[in-house]
Amino acid sequence: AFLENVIKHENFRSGVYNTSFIDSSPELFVFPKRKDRGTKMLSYIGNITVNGFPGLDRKKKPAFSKRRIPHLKYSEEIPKGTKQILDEQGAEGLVNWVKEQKKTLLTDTTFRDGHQSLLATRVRTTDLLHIAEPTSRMLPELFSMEMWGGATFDVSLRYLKEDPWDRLIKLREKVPNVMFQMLLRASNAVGYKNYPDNLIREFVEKSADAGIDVFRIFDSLNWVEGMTKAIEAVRETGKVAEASICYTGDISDASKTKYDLAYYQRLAKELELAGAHILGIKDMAGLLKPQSAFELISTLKETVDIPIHLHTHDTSGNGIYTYAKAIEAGVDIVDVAVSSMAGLTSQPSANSLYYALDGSERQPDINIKALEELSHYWEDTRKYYSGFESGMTAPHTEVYEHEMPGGQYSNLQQQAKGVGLGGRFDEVKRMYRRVNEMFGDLVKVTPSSKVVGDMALYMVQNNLTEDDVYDRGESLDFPDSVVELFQGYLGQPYEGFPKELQQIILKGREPITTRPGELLEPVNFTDLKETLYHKLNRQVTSHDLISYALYPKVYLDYEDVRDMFGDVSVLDTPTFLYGMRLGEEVEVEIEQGKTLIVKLVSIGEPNVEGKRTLYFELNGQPREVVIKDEN
Ligand code: 3PY
Ligand code: ZN
Repeated sequence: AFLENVIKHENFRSGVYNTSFIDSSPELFVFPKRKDRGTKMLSYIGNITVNGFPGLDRKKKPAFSKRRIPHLKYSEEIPKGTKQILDEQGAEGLVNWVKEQKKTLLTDTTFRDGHQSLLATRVRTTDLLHIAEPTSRMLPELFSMEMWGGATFDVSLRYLKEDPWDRLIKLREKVPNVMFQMLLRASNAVGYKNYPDNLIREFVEKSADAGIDVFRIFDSLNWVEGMTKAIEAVRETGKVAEASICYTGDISDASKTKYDLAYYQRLAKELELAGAHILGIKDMAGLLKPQSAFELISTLKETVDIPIHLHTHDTSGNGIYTYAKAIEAGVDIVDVAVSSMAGLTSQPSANSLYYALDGSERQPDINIKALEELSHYWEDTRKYYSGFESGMTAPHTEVYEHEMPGGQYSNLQQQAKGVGLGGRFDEVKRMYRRVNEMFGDLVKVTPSSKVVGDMALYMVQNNLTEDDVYDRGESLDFPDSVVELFQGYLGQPYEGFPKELQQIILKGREPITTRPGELLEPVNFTDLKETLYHKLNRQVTSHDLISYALYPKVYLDYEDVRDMFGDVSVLDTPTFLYGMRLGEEVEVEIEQGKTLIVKLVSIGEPNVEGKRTLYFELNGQPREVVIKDEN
């Protein structure tokens, strides 16, 4: 293969026989891997069939009914939408257009926060792609579709073994008309810690190139200083910077004085001055009660000139009422999900909101029949992922007490199970609230919410009370995330850290008070590319490089799995999660126009090493794979 590479090299072909180019041309050492995609795929299917999917109870593959997909005339032109307004008139033009709208505009979160909050972010690209074009054709009036950011990046690589960039690019091809929106954790990007400024800039730039139009930027402590670099970076791309305030506490509760109306007013003004095109109100836990929503939005409409976009979670069951009051107060845009992916820890239902506003001049301009049809698709698809549901089946008003974000609920539950506290989740929730009080009442949203969750788990697991922490703190080994928070590595909370607790946790370490990004070395992308090139032994794209820079270990593990099993994103979800039943036949389109027909013929008994032979037919030819039975 090396010789073949050399012979093809342009310097060789041009007749320059000086071979020094061999040393300076690392691509010569890249050899095509033996590509037996069929065997790799069978190994994946065999492994899941025998050992189950991580985090799911092992069970026989359920029989799912055929999904309902809307019938459409695909030959017709796709109607124009907000994406064209942005492309033609720029961010300022788009903002002006929003201001002219009488009707409430909608963002559909089904493709991101909806499934992040109900199904632990597990919905795969293939299931999004099947409904992307119908959504684009049927809901062209949407303000935006949120389809990236938050946990999608991490979960795609870590659990779904698929490339988040690939998702973005493929969805963009299917949805040319509606703006794509992402959630950006400011200097934490799509991760859980602060990254160097130049990495944030690179990430924003490449995300914009790949198809993101609206960046909802927030800081997990509402620390504006931590958001300015991200806002600048988005503005430089010409896309829409939606800088957001995270809502916590309760402005209508006079006993809760830390986060009052004046606090939100100040923040809103600061974000407008920092360059926000749109002001986001991110009520990540669903704490904004209807009357408070009316007051907050009325006040902020007078405070800023930019449009206001409200995001809530329906955990308490009050979401629609909250939106109705916010709409009455003049909110411009609200976040909803398609009905069968709405409610509970997800966003309020688009379908319900449409009917709730019957007779109002601000009723959204949206096709309700389309919403119902799309809802059928999601109802069927959601069943694939039932193993990731949190078990919450009814409104949960306790959220006003524990204040846990919608996206965190099912995650913390999984984390609790992971450390053997599955049966003590009620205690964990109560402790979450107490930890929040100990920490001085924080804004809780990724990653600060994760720190509160980590501490709550730690205390329940070790049967610690608050007094124990103060009395025996010296000898306690606090979770790393807690130490980092109190060191200032996630930024500065409003009114600072509680001093006594900070000293106990830091054990003599000095906290920082400047922006963490100022202290971090910029990423040297050239060196990093070289490193990754040698690790992967193949050409590295700018997307690979960013994924690796953000999540080095997760990314390399993902690459290992890809080496072992090939591209598993092409499998249908039931097969991806449950493998195959004996005698079953599935079709796998490994690339456009190339389909493999796979049949599972039999499964052998384990040998002395616990390995089983699985007998398949691949396009009619017998194939065997040997799988270690881990049970
Ligand atoms: C995230 O950052 O993932 C969130 O959804 C925060 O609410
Ligand atoms: Zn949310």
